[in-house]
Amino acid sequence: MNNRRELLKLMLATGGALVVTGGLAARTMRPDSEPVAGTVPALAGPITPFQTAMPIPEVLQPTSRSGKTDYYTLDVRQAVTEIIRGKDTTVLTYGGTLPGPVIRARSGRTVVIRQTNRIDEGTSMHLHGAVVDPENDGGPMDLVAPGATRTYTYPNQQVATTLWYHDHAHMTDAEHVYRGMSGFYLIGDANEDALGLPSGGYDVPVMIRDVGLDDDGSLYFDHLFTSRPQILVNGKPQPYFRVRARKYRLRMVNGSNLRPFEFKLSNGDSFQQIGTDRGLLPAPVTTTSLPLSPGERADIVVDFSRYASGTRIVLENTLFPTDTTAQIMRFDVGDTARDTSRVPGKLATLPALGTPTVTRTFTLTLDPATGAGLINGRQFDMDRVDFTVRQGATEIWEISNIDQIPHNFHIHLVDFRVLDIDGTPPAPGQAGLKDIVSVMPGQKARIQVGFDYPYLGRYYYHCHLIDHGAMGMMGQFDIVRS
Ligand SMILES: [Cu+2]
Repeated sequence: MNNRRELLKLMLATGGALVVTGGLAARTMRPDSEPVAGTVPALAGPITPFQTAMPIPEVLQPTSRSGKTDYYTLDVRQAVTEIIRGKDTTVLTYGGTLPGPVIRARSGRTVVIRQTNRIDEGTSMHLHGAVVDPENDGGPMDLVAPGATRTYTYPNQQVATTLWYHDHAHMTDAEHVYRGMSGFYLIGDANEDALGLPSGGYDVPVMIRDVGLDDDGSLYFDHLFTSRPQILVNGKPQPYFRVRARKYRLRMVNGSNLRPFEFKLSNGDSFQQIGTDRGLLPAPVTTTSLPLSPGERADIVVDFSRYASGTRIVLENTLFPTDTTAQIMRFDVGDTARDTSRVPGKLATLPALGTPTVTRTFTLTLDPATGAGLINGRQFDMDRVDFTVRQGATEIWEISNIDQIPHNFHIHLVDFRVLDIDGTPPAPGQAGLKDIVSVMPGQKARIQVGFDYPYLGRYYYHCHLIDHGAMGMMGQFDIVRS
């Protein structure tokens, strides 16, 4: 996006057109706040930033382990948390916390999660970025009924990476994720261990998302981008994070349904990006700016040893420099700490690109009149398989956003490489293994996708602005034996 102010204007201008009428939105709306195009509901006043410490999500402990497998229990349930001080906020969670607990997996060790759905709607947990068979992928039609229990099995046959799990129940995932159903899933491996990156308490998951809170502390939900003016980091509003004067690895996910970010440090200093959606970059990228669209992950290292004790640095969002989402969180630098970590000049070797034999095109648009999300003019239909892909094939997918609002594009199972955006090669931080590509208004992204996986069957692709997926901006394909 060349002109950020234009983007903001367009998003605000079209926000009112994105209302979905019917059961999903109306059911959760207070009777006095029916959405009217262009209006913002009565939300809580601005929250004073930097009043609350940033929590670090707990690591979930296995209930048992065997030779090659770790077993966990992680139920879906309603919980009460405190976002605005002194007020209760009811949320939907995995395991009772906002966000859910962190699962730390190892490449090559299987994780089995036993899950009971303790809310009164069907759910489907998708492990975003997992190389997994369709039965365990948590697709939109694969619902766990209220009260039912199932297991998800993840073989973790993939390199070290930052994944996240979230609900994917068709039509209701937008609301479920908005109300809290997501968490981190980190895969480690021997290559990563050998690099000596910041680890332990200095390897910190950071989930950043927007939210709309009513003045009584309850979550306000509709499909309007403009109804989510507050920022939560690991479940707390614009927190501070007390850091030692040393290096930290921050695993960032944009957990918002609709809001893209572009982060910078308030002092303008650089940091290093070491990873993207599906693993480490070939080499660290020194940068002062980090774009992150919904669902994307970025692994960064910030060296706070450059700063004197008492220094305060705000993580800012330059896409919306004048509103309540301009300040994300604050790093409060304390005393130095012993730091033997390092960021080597070589991090990982990316697999070679295959030779593409098929090109497909995808045009993303949201019908402002009906609220229907369309890919190539069609809304998601569970009874229609959009195309088949040969196992082992390499394909080029061209994705065009013909709207005046942002979209992005996620494919289940696979990682891919961004070839270019409007003919321009991706920035170095976007040139690694990806599973989401951001496609800003009017842009066309070209990606190269290899389908060299051991699994056959049905997978999904969709806009990861989750409300758009819920409105139908999604499709399905079958991987078939070649
Ligand atoms: Cu979209």
